[in-house]
Amino acid sequence: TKDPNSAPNRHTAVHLFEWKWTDIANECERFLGPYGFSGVQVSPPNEHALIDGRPWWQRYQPVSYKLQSRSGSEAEFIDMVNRCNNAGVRIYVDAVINHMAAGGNRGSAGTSYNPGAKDFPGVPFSAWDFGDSLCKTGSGNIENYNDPDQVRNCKLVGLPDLLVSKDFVLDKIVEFMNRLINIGVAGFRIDAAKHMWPNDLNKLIGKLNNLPSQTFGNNKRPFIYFEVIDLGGEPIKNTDYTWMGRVSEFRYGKFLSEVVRKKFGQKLKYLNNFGTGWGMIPDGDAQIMVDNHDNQRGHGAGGDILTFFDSRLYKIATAFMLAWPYGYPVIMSSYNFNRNNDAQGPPSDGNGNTNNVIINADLSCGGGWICEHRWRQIYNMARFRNAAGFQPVQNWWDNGNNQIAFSRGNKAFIVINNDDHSLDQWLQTGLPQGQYCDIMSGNFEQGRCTGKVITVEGDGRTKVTISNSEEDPMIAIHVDAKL
Ligand code: AAO
Repeated sequence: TKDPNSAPNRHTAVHLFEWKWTDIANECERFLGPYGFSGVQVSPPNEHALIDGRPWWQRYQPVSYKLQSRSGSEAEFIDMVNRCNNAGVRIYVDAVINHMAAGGNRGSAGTSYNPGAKDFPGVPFSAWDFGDSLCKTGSGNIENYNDPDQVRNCKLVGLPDLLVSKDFVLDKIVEFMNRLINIGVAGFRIDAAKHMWPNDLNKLIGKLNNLPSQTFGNNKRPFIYFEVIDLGGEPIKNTDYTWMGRVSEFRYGKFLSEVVRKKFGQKLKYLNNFGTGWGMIPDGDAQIMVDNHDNQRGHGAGGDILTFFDSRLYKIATAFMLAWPYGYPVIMSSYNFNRNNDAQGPPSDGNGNTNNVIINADLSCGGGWICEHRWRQIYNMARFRNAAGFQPVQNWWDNGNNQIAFSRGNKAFIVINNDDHSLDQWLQTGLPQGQYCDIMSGNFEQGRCTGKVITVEGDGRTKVTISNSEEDPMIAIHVDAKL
């Protein structure tokens, strides 16, 4: 389904990239649940290759479907899913089902395998389960993205390509995914979906179980979002997949980053029809993000993507994303890395054992964990999105350049100043008269505001002043943070 299966009134998920299951379970209870987040995309939970240096991408090289990975054991995974569901937070699994490992010989669950001979006894898959004979390129790899047959039948960067059209292979994948569903997982990111035939995926989805009714209600289907990088210019389109689930709309983060960076003559004022107006897929078909684990380090399709390295602009882009009613947002939650090393794994003890996430008194993270989702300006905007609900955009205002404002019905209102001069303006907020807490500059806690207080007059207007030199050149108010 395209429905994220969220608990009521929750609209923003987080990708806790490379976090351990024990940490995610704690995070659901102590932070994500209370702060209104809807779900967590977790790193691939199944057995993966162990590659020298322990790069993050070893987890995209499956060895078997045993639930023992760098993030933890099967027991820890089950505990996490239960505790997160109890906290009202859904778990979405990154499902790597297009291929098996190309490197290594012993997996994270201790299984021996031989990638050269395509022997993966932990499933078991053997040479017969891979599609080499279907691939017509000299190297056996995808050489040309303009040829859909190659993209589906040849190896992605040398990774042995599973024959998903074969019943035995499909059934093993279905068995794996159904086990996760029975544990209580609410949905899947389908990794490398571009490299699988839509009809095979449709067959696979049709064989998935309903979600457990005691947690989700009757007849609920798993949420599906496909990783299909479509920036235009290739024959394979997002829309080849949107009939079966949502697709990660990669144009969203690319375009939004370009606008906030003011590249190619872009301006914030052009965002007034962001979404289908910009050639993107329909709202309900899109899963969106500013950046993801690939393009924040130059993998996949990148360019001018904003990341935590450009924190001020990143907060502006994320604030717009969460204020604007389009798509299902997943916030990237990163660990710090050396930008000259695109393989660097998560903070660890040097033997490949991932460190615990450190939580500081001010809610931020330490120990190399960035935790964008714990930045005040970001978690408060997740709550803004919940307050805005399904209200439409109203009261759009712009200065013809990079100063914009809009409301979400009569529930929430945001102003962004990305010009290099200050904003000084009476604006219509659409909100009821009263005093509101600006959730960019502070928090609304126990009825009090630690940031700026914004007064909305009886006619719904307010006087807004935002200097271009402020740490966060934005103001955001909503009815759940009214004094
Ligand atoms: C590792 C090593 C490789 C080695 C391999 C096997 O790095 O050197 O050959 O092991 O030993 C991740 C890493 C890989 C890693 C892999 C396995 O990123 O580096 O390989 O784990 O450990 C394509 C796919 C897309 C994929 C993306 C990375 O379509 O599905 O490449 N993303 C997912 C995951 C990712 C993971 C895998 C898949 C594999 O999110 O983390 O890989 O499970 C074009 C195409 C895109 C294509 C890109 C990159 O993009 O359109 O579909 O993505 O090329 O090949 C402009 C264009 C844009 C174009 C882009 C780049 O922006 O507009 O369309 O340029 O050319």
